[in-house]
Amino acid sequence: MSELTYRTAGESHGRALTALVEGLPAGLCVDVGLIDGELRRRQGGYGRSARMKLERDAVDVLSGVRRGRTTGAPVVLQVANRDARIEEVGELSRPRPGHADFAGSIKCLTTDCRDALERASARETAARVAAGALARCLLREFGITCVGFVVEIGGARAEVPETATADELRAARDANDLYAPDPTAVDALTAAIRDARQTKDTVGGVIEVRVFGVPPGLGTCARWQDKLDGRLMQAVGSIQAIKGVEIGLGFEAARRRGSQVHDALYFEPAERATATFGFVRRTNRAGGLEGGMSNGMPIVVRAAMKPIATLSQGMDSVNLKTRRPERSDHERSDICAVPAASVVAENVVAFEIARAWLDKFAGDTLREVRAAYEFYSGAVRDLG
Ligand code: EPS
Repeated sequence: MSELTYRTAGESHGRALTALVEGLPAGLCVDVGLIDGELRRRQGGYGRSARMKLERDAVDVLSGVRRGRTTGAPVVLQVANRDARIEEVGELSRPRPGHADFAGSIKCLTTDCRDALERASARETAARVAAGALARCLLREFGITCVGFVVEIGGARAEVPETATADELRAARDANDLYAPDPTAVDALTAAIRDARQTKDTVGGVIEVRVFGVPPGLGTCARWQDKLDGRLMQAVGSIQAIKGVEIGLGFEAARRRGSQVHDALYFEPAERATATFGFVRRTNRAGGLEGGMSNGMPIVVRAAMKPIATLSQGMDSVNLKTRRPERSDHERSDICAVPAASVVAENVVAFEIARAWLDKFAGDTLREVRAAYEFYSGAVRDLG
């Protein structure tokens, strides 16, 4: 039994993206349909490039699963690339500002940005989504649901009620190709992307993930590396093009007094059977996290995505071979990948919650994990 972790490998135009997931307990039912559904959603959303019409992302489970259940061995997930022409694609020597091209090629002492960009490409997030969706197979055993959605594109905003349930959010989000759970915002969000395309530009935006059903006590205040808020910020902040991550009120908390930031605590006997064990808040400005630990309220993580770095109009750049000024290279690209990023964020957040879950309720088998959770919830209800 080891910590739940994953690594990814693969290039944008290589043969495949893979994720190696270690630390899942044996006996977990693996829902390939759930993983494929998330991979499909990641490919969608208004504003994506022609590449997404070419690819048909679907997971191939290469190891660690037998007769539909985990065996406790490492799980390898593979998503094949259809546009697999890495040996044929040409060199790129005019770095796109904002992409990994410049720093990645200088770092590896080359004037060809191709190696760096192939790995830096957001195509890698297909592997992260596959790993996160696999981890959701564990979370759903315990009634935990994650919902990611779009709240802003190019300055146009969706209004999403704080009190919406997971089902309400999902239904509203899935009703449009912006992945925004606010039908009144769809036209403005779409227009922001359309305008960017017309002006040969790109747009970014803001995404949010809410996690429902997490009991208090996941994460730790004892070891900085395992603080759940820190883990979530690293997981989301490492998604390609993310430039800011906040939890709950986030930066807004810095502008308010304490009484307008913290969430007063109440005990409601009628709520004892829920993930809060009855210890409830009437506000959730902390975004479900205090002291590096979950507090029983929904976890709320928001992230800012910059506009895609590949502009069809190009930008001032330098040819690394000649050192002369030239416009940056242009490759086929997305105008906006904010909806896709909401899917990636949803799944990487799920992975971190699953990791924290297994840190606390460790076991070689799902039965032992379940028993550890049942012991904990009984002990919490008996406190006092
Ligand atoms: C990306 C460039 C584009 C995007 C890609 C990310 O790929 P290509 O150069 O093949 O057109 O489509 O995203 C994906 C392929 C994906 O699956 O998300 C980049 O440079 O980051």
